[in-house]
Amino acid sequence: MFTVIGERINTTLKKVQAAVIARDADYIREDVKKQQAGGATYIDVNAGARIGHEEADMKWLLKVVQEGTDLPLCLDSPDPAILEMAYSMVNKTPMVNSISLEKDRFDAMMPFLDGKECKIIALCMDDSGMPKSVADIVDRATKLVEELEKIGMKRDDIFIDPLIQPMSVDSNNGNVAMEAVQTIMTDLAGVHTTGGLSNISYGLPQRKIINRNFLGLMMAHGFDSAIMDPLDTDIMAVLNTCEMLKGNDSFCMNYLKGVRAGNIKA
Ligand code: THG
Repeated sequence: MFTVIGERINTTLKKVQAAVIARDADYIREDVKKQQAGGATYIDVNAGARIGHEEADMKWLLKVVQEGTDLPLCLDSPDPAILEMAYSMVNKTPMVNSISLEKDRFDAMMPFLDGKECKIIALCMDDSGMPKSVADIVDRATKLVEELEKIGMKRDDIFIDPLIQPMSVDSNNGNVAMEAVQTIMTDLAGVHTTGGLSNISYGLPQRKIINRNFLGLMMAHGFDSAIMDPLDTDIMAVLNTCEMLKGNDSFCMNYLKGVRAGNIKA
């Protein structure tokens, strides 16, 4: 099954940041209810935008988000100390977002993950920066899986993020992401792939059109999770239709359900 990580609880979003500053719990609870109804399987929680407030904002958000939904959370921070605090507050087995091969982050995250029950997003990032080729991405993914398996993590709990980069920066970035996903899903069979889908359209107009079409292409290459907006019914229609076309929807039941609900229509 495709894993939809709902991206909307993120303090880089103006309305969310205003709600966090005002400690408007109703706004946050309503938003996560809508994400769940839209088809989210995890709710991403990112409180990183207000410098100096991440710990307090994250604590408040985790409490309020879990009042609005029984979905598991995707704990989104580059700071291992924040992730440890967040892990201690969740009611359900979470996804931890993220570990990478950057030395400081890797060295702090490995002992934290050792023996913990969780899903993990592993970024194909190291101290030399963003990956520059498909081989770069696949090498980093392979190292991350090797290391995570050494501490007993199962491939089914590992979500590799190839780091999707904008088309506006390099017109090969879409091909790089697609090829990397295909290679990872083949050579590291059993892991999942995920990533911030909307990174692809950064700097271009009509971003939703780009994101939607890119999701279909990525799914054709084995992409089986995305950090995305489950309130965008058009992108969710692409997702459910592609799942059906890939044979992941027996008797097209879920597709037909989407049509009957009015969420899939021409
Ligand atoms: N990989 C991993 N985690 C991630 C990302 C990733 N977490 C953060 C981010 N990238 C994914 N989350 C979001 C959340 C919201 C939006 C995009 C990505 C979003 N952006 C709109 C935009 O960019 O135009 C609106 C911005 C606004 O309203 O200000 O909605 O890649 N592992």
